[in-house]
Amino acid sequence: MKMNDTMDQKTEMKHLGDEFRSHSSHWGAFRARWDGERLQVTPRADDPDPSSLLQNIPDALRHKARIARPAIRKGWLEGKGAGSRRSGNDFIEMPWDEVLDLLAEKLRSTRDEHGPESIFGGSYGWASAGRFHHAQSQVHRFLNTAMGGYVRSVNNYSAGAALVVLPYVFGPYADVTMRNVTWEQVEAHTDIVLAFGGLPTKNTSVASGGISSHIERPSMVAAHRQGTRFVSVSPMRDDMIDEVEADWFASRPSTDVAFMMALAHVLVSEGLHDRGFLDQYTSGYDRFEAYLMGRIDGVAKTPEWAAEITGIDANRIRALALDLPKKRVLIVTAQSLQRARYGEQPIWMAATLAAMLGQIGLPGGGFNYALGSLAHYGRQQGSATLPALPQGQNGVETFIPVARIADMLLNPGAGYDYNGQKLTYPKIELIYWLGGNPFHHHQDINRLKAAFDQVETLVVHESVWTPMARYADVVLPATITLERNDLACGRSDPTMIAMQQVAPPFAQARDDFSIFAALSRRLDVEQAFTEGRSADEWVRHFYENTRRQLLERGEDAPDFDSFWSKGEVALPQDPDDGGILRAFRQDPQGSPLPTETGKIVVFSETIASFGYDDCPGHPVWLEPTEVPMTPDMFYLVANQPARRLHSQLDFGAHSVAGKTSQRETLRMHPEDAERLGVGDGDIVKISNRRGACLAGVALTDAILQGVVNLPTGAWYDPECPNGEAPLCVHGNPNVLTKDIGTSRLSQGCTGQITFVFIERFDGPLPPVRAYDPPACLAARNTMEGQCS
Ligand code: PGD
Repeated sequence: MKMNDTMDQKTEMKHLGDEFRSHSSHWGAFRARWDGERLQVTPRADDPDPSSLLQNIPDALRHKARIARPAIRKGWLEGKGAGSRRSGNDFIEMPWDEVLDLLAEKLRSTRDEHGPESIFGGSYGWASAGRFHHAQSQVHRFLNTAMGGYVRSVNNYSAGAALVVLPYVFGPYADVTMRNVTWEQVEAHTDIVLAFGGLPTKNTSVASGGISSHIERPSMVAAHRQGTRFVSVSPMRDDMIDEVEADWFASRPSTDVAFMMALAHVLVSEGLHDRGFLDQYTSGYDRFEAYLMGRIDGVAKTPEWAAEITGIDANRIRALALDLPKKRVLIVTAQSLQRARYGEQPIWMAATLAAMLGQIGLPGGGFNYALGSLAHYGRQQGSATLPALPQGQNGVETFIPVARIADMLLNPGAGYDYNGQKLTYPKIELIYWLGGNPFHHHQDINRLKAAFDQVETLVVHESVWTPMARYADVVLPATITLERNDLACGRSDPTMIAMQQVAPPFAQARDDFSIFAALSRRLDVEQAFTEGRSADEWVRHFYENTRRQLLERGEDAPDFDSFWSKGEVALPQDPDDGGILRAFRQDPQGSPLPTETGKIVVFSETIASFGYDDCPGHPVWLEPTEVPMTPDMFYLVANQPARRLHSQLDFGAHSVAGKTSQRETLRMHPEDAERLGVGDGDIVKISNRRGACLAGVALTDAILQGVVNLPTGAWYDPECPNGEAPLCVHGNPNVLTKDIGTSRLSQGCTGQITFVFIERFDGPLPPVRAYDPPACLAARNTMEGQCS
């Protein structure tokens, strides 16, 4: 298929359906064909282990959850402001022009009366693959161009603590996570992979921006066949694939630091730590060792000490420690470990343990943060600069660490700590959100609702009626990627994929760029926003920039039309050279690390100078602040789901097939279930002082007793939306999690672990309405979905 810049969409639609088209998603490249009724999806032929998440796509195009037309909350239209969000989902659909006029006027008056510092455009979320129609890039460019800027957010929900602490220890996050140990190195060199949090392939099937080939499972299996030993420390056995026959240490959640310290203690006690490496390549180790051995606080961090905390037998910990020296050991920590209170500590301690083993910088050895957490880690990096939408200049300096949004909205003017700085929360009048679902990603949803209620105007572009769209005042229907042209390529992917339009837009949906172009026109900045290009012209422009780069380097680069008809083009990659850690090991003076001492930092004078008791100057074991109120409370692990990406396409066939009586499935050990009088398939109520939800039970011995697992992503579905802390009948664990930062250093999200009560739910089952459009619009949307 050839893409024509000036092509009239309707003309082109006549031809859609003839053929399979190339496309991509965060969970893999694929080909798709829409015949007007049915969407067929088939994985990219060269992908050795395609993701099962592709099975969610066929339902996406014309699902009843799609947003058909622009809608405005009645209360907002009547000028009742924020309070009206609590009084129901009374939306009024309006023609595009009227809504855009109203919104442009609101944007103008907010900017003029309160300044751009009153607008929150931090708008976090994974959105969807595609370099041009990247939702956050679009909203940031628009707010910079039309409003003079916005309050932004820094860091992310995935790696909030790691993004801040790793630069102190090693240097830039990207260098130690993405350009470090590759799967090829693991296959060729690694004797032991010691994985805290395992290497769950449900997570490695996903890469931000898309992935053309899933290599993780085949690499792990090949390494295992060649003798690599896999060790998994996690409350859940299936955080590691069965094929690698891993040794499972079923530790209690959030106790990894104690486990690592016990390993370190054995190394020192037995004189097995690599003193030469520590002296040459690290700084501040002796202060940490004094703490480790109990010379500072009187507590030696022995295997017996750790056994009490982790629940793992001391002899097993000792035996593991004695196995590590003199072997090529790779230590990895899953992202989930640091998505918890004091999340910096497991990262810093794992780095310290790896330094004590002296393997950092060797092929297949040392420490690689989050290898096994995402598909774009553990690969060679691309050497081409990838196309990205220019953002313009943000005239506002104020920012928040991304997970502090509710704190900001509830406490304008209040001061707080972040990474050595004293910051102040701004007063926000208007929030502009696209490409994310805070009712999925943020902790303590009831608190989040109270926070959103402080804001005058909440604008959302969405393709589906997510809980965030339902809570907005102005809802603008967005296309999904299958309804527009784009390009997909990730930093570590050797292939750029043409994302070809497969189907016409649903009902009145428009792409985010067109919406912003129309608003820009009303705000007299259209030329500055569009630079005179249509969306398809931007896609071509993006490709041409990459092509020029490739040609200048003497690489093969077909013209746009050839690329488009083939559906993909190869991108060059950097050599697998181990990045800054290998260079540092080979030449510590010539290639020092960009840290405070030029070495691996075990004690940081800088962090110590901040005086944070929740993140002192070296790795420490900090007693948890949230503890079970009674012994019959459970640890709840609220991790990434296996059947969808976050909350995306929660209504897809693969996601829905994993539910129990339409609710999210809670995994529980059979002995815990017996104690509670609960059986497989029963519905339970999960609660704590923050909220409550329902879930269906699945029994498994793959989980430690006393721990239950309710993945994230079920769309929030309150039984009585206007109540104070309504029951979520669908099973969203973020009604239970705590909204507190990892520490004053990084202020990351702590959604991974919380404590809950569980009881069997014997009452009449409330219906799940999560995917129904707001009642006032439901009937019309279904009709429109059928006829478009
Ligand atoms: P998604 O479900 O991916 O979740 O949180 P995030 O908000 O990223 O939301 C993306 C939304 O963007 C979807 O609703 C989708 O429809 C919309 N979208 C996609 N494409 C477009 C587009 O082109 N235009 C527009 N306008 N919209 C679009 C994820 C976050 O959750 C992350 S990354 C992590 S790691 C965290 N993990 C946890 C956790 O482990 N435990 C808990 N308890 N909580 C977490 N929250 C975090």
